[in-house]
Amino acid sequence: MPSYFPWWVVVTHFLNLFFMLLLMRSGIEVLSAFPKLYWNDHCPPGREWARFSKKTFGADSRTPWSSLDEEESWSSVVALPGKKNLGLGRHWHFMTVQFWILTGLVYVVLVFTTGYWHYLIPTHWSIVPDSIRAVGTYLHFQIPQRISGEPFEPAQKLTYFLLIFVLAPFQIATGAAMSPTVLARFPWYGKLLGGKQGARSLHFLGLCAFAAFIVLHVFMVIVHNLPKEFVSIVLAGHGSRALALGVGLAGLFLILLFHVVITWFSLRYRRRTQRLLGLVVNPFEKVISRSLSSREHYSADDLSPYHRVNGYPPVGQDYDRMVADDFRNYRLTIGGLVENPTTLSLAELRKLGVTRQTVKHNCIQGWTAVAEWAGVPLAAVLDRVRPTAEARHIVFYAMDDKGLTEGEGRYGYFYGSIPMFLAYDSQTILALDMNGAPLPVEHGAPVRLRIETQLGFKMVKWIVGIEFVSDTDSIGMGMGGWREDQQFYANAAGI
Ligand SMILES: Nc1nc2c(c(=O)[nH]1)N[C@H]1C(S)=C(S)[C@@H](COP(=O)(O)O)O[C@H]1N2
Ligand SMILES: [Mo]
Repeated sequence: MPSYFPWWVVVTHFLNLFFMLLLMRSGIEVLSAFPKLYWNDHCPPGREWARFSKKTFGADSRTPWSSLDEEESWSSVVALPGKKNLGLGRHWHFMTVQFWILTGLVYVVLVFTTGYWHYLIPTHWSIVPDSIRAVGTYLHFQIPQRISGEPFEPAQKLTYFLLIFVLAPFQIATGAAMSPTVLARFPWYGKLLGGKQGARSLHFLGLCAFAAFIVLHVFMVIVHNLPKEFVSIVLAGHGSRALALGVGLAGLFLILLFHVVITWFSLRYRRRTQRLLGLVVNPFEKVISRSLSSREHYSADDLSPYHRVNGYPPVGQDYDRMVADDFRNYRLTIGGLVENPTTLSLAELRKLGVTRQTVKHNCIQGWTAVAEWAGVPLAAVLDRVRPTAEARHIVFYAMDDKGLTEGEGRYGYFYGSIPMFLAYDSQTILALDMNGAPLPVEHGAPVRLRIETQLGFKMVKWIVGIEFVSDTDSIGMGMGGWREDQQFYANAAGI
């Protein structure tokens, strides 16, 4: 027996369990932010195929609502860290996935270099009828025979094969198809998996498949002779049953303890968690964001009948007056580290040249919608104001004071920032029109940002000022944006 479970299998099996549980809990946190599943990227309210929330919202609702109202607060028992912490959940997910994939790669390399693949990869179709027979044997409360000279019976071998070589890559593929950068650069890839919502639904079903496997796997190990299997998978076959049981249970206990500690830490020290995990996640995001630019061109047929809104419009007389006179007295102030600070009316802004794009919006919560936006390329604005060599980020200030518009205990005017390189993407624009008409109030009138490789929260609406800065540490709470400051989202928003 020992030869069937070498030490590298023991170690990668444990690491896989360890990372999978982190991925599952943090994935559930991500789901809680938009607890609905669709097959269609228009995400029509009320038409989801699955909803894990009692709240319902309609496209024709009389009272305005914002997509953040759809978020649910889930228990930390199932979600990491739970309690409406999408930003931190995503951080855990994207930190873990890097190590999970690394473990998988090491495992697969060893599987092939050691010849272990023989035990896992069926080489003949007879595995299918053999597996069916094996299942039949189980249903007669008997254990089927192992394949001669191999560690597993046929159904077991086939299941492990599907898990390792189909389900795991499938989760990676559907996961990648949810990144706004990937979707903006390779729209065909999104389509391949049924769009972002298709990928999201499939990714969820993949989670269910993994969960079902774990339950079945544990049950089967118990049925097959738990103490003996424990010696194999915990001690690579070397040692007594008592020792294996002790070490195995200790390993499981450590995993549980780890989850309790990181959940508590994440909730208690949210800023520190955001920063620490960011050290691992942000460079990974940066590589993707920097190397891929947006190439989205949907057609008029693809426009979404209903485009969700996130964030309630500014309140107060100043904004109301602007709306009342069609923003004739609106001025956009652009300054900071530039050679040529300027103040522009809407007409002057338009004169810098208008482009249009039909693109898909990706909110961090998970919903999507397609619209046509027209506006001035940010690059044209940069040409006009000429940022100095010290300028490294662009900050966009908005007119909505969240303390007044939201009532969730958060406060301050909304703002966001982007690194300079995003400004040069040909689809980064200051949008003035949506679907052929001036921006509606709820979508950011009179000016909002569009950056197609990024998540929605980067696209500041109701912009009143733009500032070029060398760093964002001294703005707001110093995290680079209002949602980063107050909801602990990552500043890097390409994934
Ligand atoms: N000023 C401001 N801009 C904002 C927000 C906001 O609350 N205030 N929400 C952001 C988020 S999270 C998203 S998803 C998009 C939503 O854009 P939409 O309402 O036009 O769909 O706007 C972004 N820009
Ligand atoms: Mo969002």
